[in-house]
Amino acid sequence: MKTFLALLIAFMTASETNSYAQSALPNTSVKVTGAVTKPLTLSVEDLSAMKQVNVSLKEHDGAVRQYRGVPVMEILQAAGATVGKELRGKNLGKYLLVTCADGYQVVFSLAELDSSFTNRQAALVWGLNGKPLAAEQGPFKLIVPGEKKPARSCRQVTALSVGIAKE
Ligand SMILES: Nc1nc2c(c(=O)[nH]1)N[C@H]1C(S)=C(S)[C@@H](COP(=O)(O)O)O[C@H]1N2
Ligand SMILES: [Mo]
Repeated sequence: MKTFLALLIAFMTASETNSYAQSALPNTSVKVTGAVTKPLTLSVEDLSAMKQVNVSLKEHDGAVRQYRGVPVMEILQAAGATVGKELRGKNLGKYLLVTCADGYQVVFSLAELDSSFTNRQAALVWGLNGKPLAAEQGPFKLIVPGEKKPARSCRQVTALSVGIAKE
């Protein structure tokens, strides 16, 4: 009986891992490109090794959910974008364009994401309550705390691109 139970648990664990791998198929990483010195392709493993914060979002269904993820600013810093002390003068004309699997796109000024300007830090998350995000939400979601609606919190994020606004 013990052996049977052990086998059953092993089988269930294996099939869970497998279904996660399948749900993560559309994009297993997020690209960081544009006006950065070190373009990156970040996997869940890469993000797990970076600084983590808690971020909560009041979602469309009215529920407030708390996620854990990496501040976008940390990602921008790792990619060599101008953050912190470097975010002044002409660099304040820079923006981050977030692109999702369905083509949805959202823009932030770099200053909106920087801890030297704001305490409301946007974060890239990949799990909720210790589980991977549902396929229609993930594998990667951008959470923007403290806004009146969740419209800039992006599902199925595929790319973060730094641009320079010009007139
Ligand atoms: N990829 C993607 N993210 C998106 C959207 C979208 O169309 N595509 N819509 C936004 C809007 S307008 C809202 S209100 C919320 C809705 O989130 P939900 O569908 O997860 O409740 O997602 C935001 N993020
Ligand atoms: Mo919306």
